[in-house]
Amino acid sequence: MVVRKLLVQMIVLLSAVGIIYAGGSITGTITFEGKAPKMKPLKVDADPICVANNEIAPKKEWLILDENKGVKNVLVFITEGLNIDYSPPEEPMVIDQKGCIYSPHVVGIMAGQQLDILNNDGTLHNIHALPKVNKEFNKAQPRSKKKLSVKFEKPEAPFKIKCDVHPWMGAYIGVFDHPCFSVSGDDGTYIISDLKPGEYVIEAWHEKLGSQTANVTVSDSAAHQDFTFKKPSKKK
Ligand SMILES: [Cu+2]
Repeated sequence: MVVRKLLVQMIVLLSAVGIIYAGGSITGTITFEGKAPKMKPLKVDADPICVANNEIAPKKEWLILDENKGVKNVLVFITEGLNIDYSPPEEPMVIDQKGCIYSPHVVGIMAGQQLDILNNDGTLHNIHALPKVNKEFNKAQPRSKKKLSVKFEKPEAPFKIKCDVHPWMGAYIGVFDHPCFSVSGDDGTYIISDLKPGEYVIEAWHEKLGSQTANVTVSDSAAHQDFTFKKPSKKK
């Protein structure tokens, strides 16, 4: 009888673990409030290859909204509540340079994870990363070098990378010691999955509209947390 009781307890425990790892999630939409500023064209004509590699004339990228004012490229991540040690994934994160634009424009990556920066432009790029905690680097990527691989070893709040050849090029990278982050898509939605039930603090970061935090309780179903951003009062 004791053995049977133990078995039942084990099954209960295992199913509890199953629920835990089936994973709760946090989803939501980032919305812009107010009159959206118009994005001016990017002046890419300093390099004719950059012009030729863009089918549509590119615009400034700091605010990309869909028809419902969903904000693209907001990095949403957990800042408190995770009590698990994560290892970086084997799979590299990839940033492409196409038409002398970084794609994606905002990236989350784990500390120690490989970042592959691709050059499909057939022109010289120069990747200049401006972290404060990690090591700054400045690497030329001639057109013959299709892939340049780097790693950031320490977690760090989003910082800029730029190109010293094409001054309009810019992207942002946030480095985390966990994989619980998400960048909002074209419609402004994000999802952070595989979360244990618990209390979390999450942050939504936008390159010009600032940061917001929220307390979110995750159970075994999807928790919901939206964010609304307004235009900054002073020009940046
Ligand atoms: Cu460049």
